[in-house]
Formats: sequence, C-alpha cells, structure tokens
Amino acid sequence: MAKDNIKQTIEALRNKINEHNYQYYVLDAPTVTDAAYDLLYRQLVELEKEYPQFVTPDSPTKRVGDKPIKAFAEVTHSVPMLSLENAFTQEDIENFNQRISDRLKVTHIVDYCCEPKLDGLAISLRYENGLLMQAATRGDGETGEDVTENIKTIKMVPLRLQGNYPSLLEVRGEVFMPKKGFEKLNQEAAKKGEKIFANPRNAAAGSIRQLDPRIAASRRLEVYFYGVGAVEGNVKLETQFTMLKHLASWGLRVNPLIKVVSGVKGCIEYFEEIAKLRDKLSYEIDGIVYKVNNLEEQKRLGFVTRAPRWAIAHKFPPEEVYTVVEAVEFNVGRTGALTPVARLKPVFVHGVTVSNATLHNMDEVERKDVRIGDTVIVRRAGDVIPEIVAVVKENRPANARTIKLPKTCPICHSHVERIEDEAVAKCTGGLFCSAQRKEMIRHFAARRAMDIEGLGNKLIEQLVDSNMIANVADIYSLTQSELENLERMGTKSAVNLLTEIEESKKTTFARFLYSLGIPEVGEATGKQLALHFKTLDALQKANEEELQAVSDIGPIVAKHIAHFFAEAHNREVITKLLKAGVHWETVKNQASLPLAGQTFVITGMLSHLSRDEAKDTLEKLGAKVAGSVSSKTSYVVVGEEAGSKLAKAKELGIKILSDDEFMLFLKKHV
Ligand code: 5U1
Repeated sequence: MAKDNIKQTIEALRNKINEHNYQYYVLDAPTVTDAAYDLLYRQLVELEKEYPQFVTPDSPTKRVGDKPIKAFAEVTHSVPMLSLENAFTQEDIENFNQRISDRLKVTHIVDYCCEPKLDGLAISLRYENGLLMQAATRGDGETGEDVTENIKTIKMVPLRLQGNYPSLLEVRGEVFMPKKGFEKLNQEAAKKGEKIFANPRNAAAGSIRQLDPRIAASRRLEVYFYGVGAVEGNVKLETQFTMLKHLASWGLRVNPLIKVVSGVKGCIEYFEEIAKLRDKLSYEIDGIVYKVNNLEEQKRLGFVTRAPRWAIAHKFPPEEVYTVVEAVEFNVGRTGALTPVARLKPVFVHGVTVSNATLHNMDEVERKDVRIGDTVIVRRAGDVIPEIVAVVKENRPANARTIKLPKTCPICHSHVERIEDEAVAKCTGGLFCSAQRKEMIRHFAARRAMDIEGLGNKLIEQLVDSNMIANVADIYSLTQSELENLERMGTKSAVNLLTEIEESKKTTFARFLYSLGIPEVGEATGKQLALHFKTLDALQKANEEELQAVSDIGPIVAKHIAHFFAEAHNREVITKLLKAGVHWETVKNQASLPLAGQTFVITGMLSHLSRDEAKDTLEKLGAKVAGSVSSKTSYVVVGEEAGSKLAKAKELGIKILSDDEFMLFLKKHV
C-alpha cells in the first residue's frame, strides 16, 4: 500500500473507532457488535505498530500510557472552578430564589436548569482546536493537579471533539464511579485483603490521583459534563441548557436527566421526581443542582468567594430505611469495651448493602429500647457507620427478645464488668483475651501510630490465631520464612512487610506513647505527655499527681497512665520494643520551635498534602492544630469544599491561607 493510502486508512480507522466510542459511551446506543469493534481496534494497533510515523495523540490506542508518572504537575485554571452553596429545605430554595429576583430586580418567574448532583470528583478539560490538551482536578478552585494521563483512560472522554466546536474550550464536569463498578472494586479489594473505599466518591478520587494510568484505566470511571470555563471562538451560548446541548454536539457526555423548570415550584417538583428515581440510577447522587438558566443573568449575578450566586445544591436528606434486627452481637475493643452491634436483615441504602449497625453501648440500647425481632429505622449519611434511629414499636412481634449484656466475654469467656453509672461494659480478660490483643496490635500498627501499612486486619487475625504473635513487641521478631508460609503471603509481600516493620522503628515519642494503647491516651494526650516529660524514663517514674500537672490530663487519665506503667507485663513489652530498635529523636523544647504558640485550623480538602501530613508538619514546627475556629485561631488553612469554618474565619477576621499559600508558608518556616 502507498504511504498516503496507509495514512488515510489509519485516519479512517481512528475516526470510525472514535465514532463508535461516542455512540457506545456518550449516546449509549452502539451501532456495531463488540467483535466488530475489536477487529477495527486490532487493525489500528497493527498498522500503527508498523507505521509509527502516522500515530496521532488523539488515537484511541493512546489512551493508556505504559509508564507511571512521577508526580502531578500544578495547573492554574484560567477561569476559577467554583463550588456550590448547599441547601437542605424548601425554605432554603425559596430564599435562594428571592435573593436572585432581588439582585436581578425582576418580577418574572426565573427559569432554572436542574441537574442531578453527582458524588464524584470535579475536573476541568482543556481542548485546543478540538484536541484534548490537559485535564486538571479542581484543587482549591484556582490551582489543581494535572491528571491528563488518567482522564484520557476514560473512554467516554473524547480525545478530539466533533462538530462545530470552538477553538478553545475548557469544559467542567464530574468523574464518578458507578455503583456496580464501586461494589466490584471493593469486593476485589476485600478478597485481596486490601483497603476498601468508603464510598464511590473516594474511589473515583483515588483512581484519578493514581500515578500509574494503568490503574486508572482498570477502574470503571465515567463522566458527565455540566459547564464551561474559558471558551474562545465562534460559539454563542445563551442559556445553561443550550450550552449543554452544544457540549453534547461536540461529543461530550451530558446527563440526560437535565431539565429546565420554572421557579421554585418547578425546582421542588424536579427534586421529588429525581429523588424517586435515585435508587434506580446506576450512579450515586447526593442532591440536585439548580442553576439560573439565562447565562447573561448568571453573569450579572456573579459569585461570592468561591460559589456562584446563580446556583445552589439542594441536598437529599440522609437516607432512612426500615429493616429488622435479627440478632445482637458484642464486639470486644482494644480496651475490652463491649459494643453491641445489631445484625440486620440486609438492606440497600445509598448504593451500599447495610447488614450491621452499631448500638454504641447498653445505655443506648436501653434508651432506644431496641429488641431482637424489632423493625427499626436505619440511617446512613455519607460514609458514617449506619445507626439505628428508632424502633417501630407498632411492629414489635410478641416474641421480641430484650438485649442482655453477656456475663462473660464472647471471645475469651472472662467475666464482664459494668461499672455503675458508666455506659461501657468491659471484658476483664486483658491480654488473655485474643480480641483485645488483636485490637491492640491493630491500634499499634495504625497509620497515626507506628504506621505499619501492610499489617492489616486479616493478617493480624492470622498472626494472633496461629500464636505467631502475642503482643506488639513480637511484631519485630517476625521472620521472612514465617511470613511466607501464611495464606495470601508470597515472598514479595513478606519482604515488603518486613521493610515496613523495619521503617516503623524510627518514630516520635508522641506516636510511640499513642501506639501503646493506654486507655484514654489519644494522639493529643500522647503529644502533651511527650512534650512535658521529654523521656520515657521520666514519664514511667511519674506518679498520678505529677501526671496531672500535664495540661488536659485529669485524675482519670492520670490513673490509667500510672496503672499502665505499673503493670510488669507492659514494662516488659516496652523493654522488648526498645531492644528491637524502636527509637525517636529527643523531644525539642516547644518554645524554641518556629510556630510555637500558634493555632491552626485546617478545613476542606487539601490538594498538596493529606490532612494528616499537614497536621504532622504543623505540629513538628510547634503549632497546635485545632478542630474549630475561635478568636484564638492564628490561621485557617482552606482546601477544596471548605464550609462553615471558612465563613467563621472571615467573620472573626482570622488570617486565611489557601492551599498554595499554605505550602509557601510551610516552605518559609521549615
Ligand atoms: N451537576 C452539577 N454538579 N455541579 C457541581 N452541576 C454543577 N455545577 C457546579 C458544581 C461544582 O459548579 C458550577 C455551578 C460552577
């Protein structure tokens, strides 16, 4: 074949495949069989292999890069990516509509473009002369991360636009993981003993923030586009709805449920209509977005801080469902506390099957008067643990059984003790109880404690049940040959785990104290103790009175700490840990650190650091990190989707640092 012919054949194949992708993924109306599609694709792969000079960046074969990237570059959005104000009631929507009419000085009923609000990850795609040049996350709205390689793996994202597209288009939308893909991903993760995602939103975000595009490609991600940033060229956009029609004509997937309605009444009707459909949708939604339909009016309304005045997200209430309590079991925690857990007849809520709900403690069981056999209302909001809201007393069967605190521990059969006036009942088995031992080890290995990532729940179960480890110090004597012989543990996993165990030996005094699992000693108390006593020796020698001299430590916590160190077994474990090589840097005097005396509040999702990393860095510099904004706050660090804390900071005139400003601030102080 002549070179010109080959070039044309490759081009024709590319166009055909892109057209089939569009029909399949965007229109959901394929016109060829999978086999016919695969044949075209293979032909293109073969020809491109033979004639690499004719490969173009928009070739469908170039969606998945074969190498991980090193890091995500920063992208400054030419038009900021806004977020949305939330509304929860009809009254909120009425107020929103009133504000719009007042500001526009109009008396006519305003038209709204209504869209389902997806629970995913906001992205911005930049097309230059129809070619996909860049994809970025929202980040702080001004600057995001370059995730082009991962976005390209989503087949419904066109690599080249079609039709009469503008010369420059920045299009905004939401990447999400449909319910089925999410369930499958979690089932596979659970089988492999890997971390499961709490919700589809985390799964989508986690997939797009992978450095290896092959991982993103293996996840079933989808996208819907809902707006534009910068647009240049021959296109006139008049309403939100016609803008979306234009997007669809350029090959960009737009949600088919979008509709224009008239006034608040239309909005609420749409809200109710979609709420009824919600369970049947293949993806999770958490509300409806209403947008003033007229784009000229949108422009006149403008925006406040990072949210437009012309749009609002009307959130669905937390979902509540009815089910039956089939049994109640008691989980034993690290400190021996028994938590009643209701085993429920499985019920589907928000795309997740719920079969357990915590009842917290016996006081809660008695207060709610929950009995086995009862019909109950279960609520699941976002990713929190499902809880029983109330009992439907009218449905109580005659044979409903009251829930009794067991007299002995369900795991080790030691005596259970419930101290008068205390809600919590405890197994008295201590380290004799394997449930407590497992929880203790789980706590010790946790990320915020000694941070041994590969030591997950399943492995701990195996190690304790087979008597390979009895306490946390034993972790440091595990050997490769012992580990290799365990279920689901090859040489590679064993070596990786041993490396992590070795790395965990270098820690901080505060983390070490926290990881010991002393009752009532959380991270904050661990830090206070480390700062106050500076050495383990000094802490171990302190009596209850001396312990109470530490800020925030009262008589109960002091007693727990003193008891812990008085116990010979605990001292033995500590000695073994130190002998194994666990060590930390000498604790510095707080006052000498650069951010001593300053209090920070972090709100929203940061794009450069995880919240934990930001907190650790600030604390290492001597700052305190608080959970709420007050007049004593020195700085509020604001990430994506910051809410009421940002508003409060503004109200109190507290210094605000954006995500990027915070990074510069840290650089200056490290
Ligand atoms: N459906 C939809 N989701 N969503 C999210 N539309 C929409 N619009 C948004 C956001 C953040 O922002 C524009 C109003 C700027």
